[in-house]
Amino acid sequence: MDTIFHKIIRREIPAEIVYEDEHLVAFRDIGPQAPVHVLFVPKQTIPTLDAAKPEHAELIGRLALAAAEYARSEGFAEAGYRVVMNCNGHGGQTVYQLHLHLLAGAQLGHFGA
Ligand code: DGP
Repeated sequence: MDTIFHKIIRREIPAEIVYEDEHLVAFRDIGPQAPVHVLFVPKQTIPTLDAAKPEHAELIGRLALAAAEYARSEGFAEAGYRVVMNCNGHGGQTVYQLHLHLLAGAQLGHFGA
């Protein structure tokens, strides 16, 4: 399983990477839906949240904590932000490597269908 995000992780295509550690990489979304829109992506292949196993719990937790730390370090944690994981078709997932969206920098509306 290879996706555009794997290519970004391997530096085969460019992205504006804002954070990286041994477990994950974070880069700006190419089509931002908010003034700040960063994707947190595990280096280990996990296609969807639906495919995640109990052994991935720590890694998925790391994505959330890395997003929270980024929000604090960039100074928008207190104002607030949103994290989202889209899963499969009805969830609007388009890239099949699990990722967490961090959206911030403006008042976000409530959402639904
Ligand atoms: P999702 O719909 O949840 O699968 O989100 C995929 C996101 O990935 C979408 O918001 C657009 C973003 N994206 C797609 N291709 C690229 C790319 O080549 N570079 C970057 N930086 N983001 C991309």
